[in-house]
Amino acid sequence: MQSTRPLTAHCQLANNAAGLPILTIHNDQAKAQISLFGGHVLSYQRHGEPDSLWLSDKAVLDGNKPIRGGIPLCWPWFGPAPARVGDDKPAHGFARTSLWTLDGVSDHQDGTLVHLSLVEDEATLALWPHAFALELDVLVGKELSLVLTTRNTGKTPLTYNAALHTYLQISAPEAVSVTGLGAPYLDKLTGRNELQQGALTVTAAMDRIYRQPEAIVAVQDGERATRVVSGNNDSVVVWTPWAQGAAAMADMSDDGYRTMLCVEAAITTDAGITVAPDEEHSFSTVIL
Ligand code: TA6
Repeated sequence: MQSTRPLTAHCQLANNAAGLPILTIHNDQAKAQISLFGGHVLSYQRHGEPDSLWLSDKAVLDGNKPIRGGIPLCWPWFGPAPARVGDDKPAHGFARTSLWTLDGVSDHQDGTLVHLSLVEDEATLALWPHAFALELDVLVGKELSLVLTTRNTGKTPLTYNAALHTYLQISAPEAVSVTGLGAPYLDKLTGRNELQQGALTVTAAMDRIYRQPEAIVAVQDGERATRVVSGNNDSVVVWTPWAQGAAAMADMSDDGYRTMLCVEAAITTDAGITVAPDEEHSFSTVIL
């Protein structure tokens, strides 16, 4: 880290070796790091516990590609660009590869609150012809809370999809079972709609969109339980690349899949969410 700038009693800003601005928060409840590149929560660790989030030991942290791990922000689309957006656009949109603005940091009794924002510029307009104000509010406390708000500052309606693409750290796939996902899901690996029978266990590559999740998805990992609480989302995405997928990613070690599982609050319906001019829409995830 280069020159460090204290912002509050519990938050400082410094550039990493590649010159990317990184917020470091260390308060009574937890510590966390947030990259302004991507508006990207990189880590969140309650004192005395392991980090709740997984970050690849091969993550690229120089701004040249999305960061592998933490909580990437997939916006204004999820996965390949939908037909309404057009072809030849980056997967998961452009929020995770844009430099966000730090609007404010404040310490409170229940944690440190960070406000980040992103607005349209030439680069985003070339990909998506809409004026917008995208805001991310992150509370780092005994829970990690993210609220992503899409405000339409343009003159025509905009439609978006998104995901708070949380990479949870796990001890080992065989130690994990997941409940609260609901039954119906789309298996993106087969294209088939399926029904979840009982708790989900992690034994192979998975890329699933659960259409009727409960508000609380519980990830039991041996003795440790993590809960992912989602708000105003329409689905929860569960992904693991497994061995073959990990081996194919330059920014994931071949065994990296054994210590991560993505559980993502998402908006994945084909229709997306349409926001009228001067209106806004928010959805959230809380890791506890
Ligand atoms: O959330 C699951 C997913 O959509 C998978 O299909 C896989 O592509 C994953 O996201 C990671 O995408 P990325 O572009 O970050 O490699």
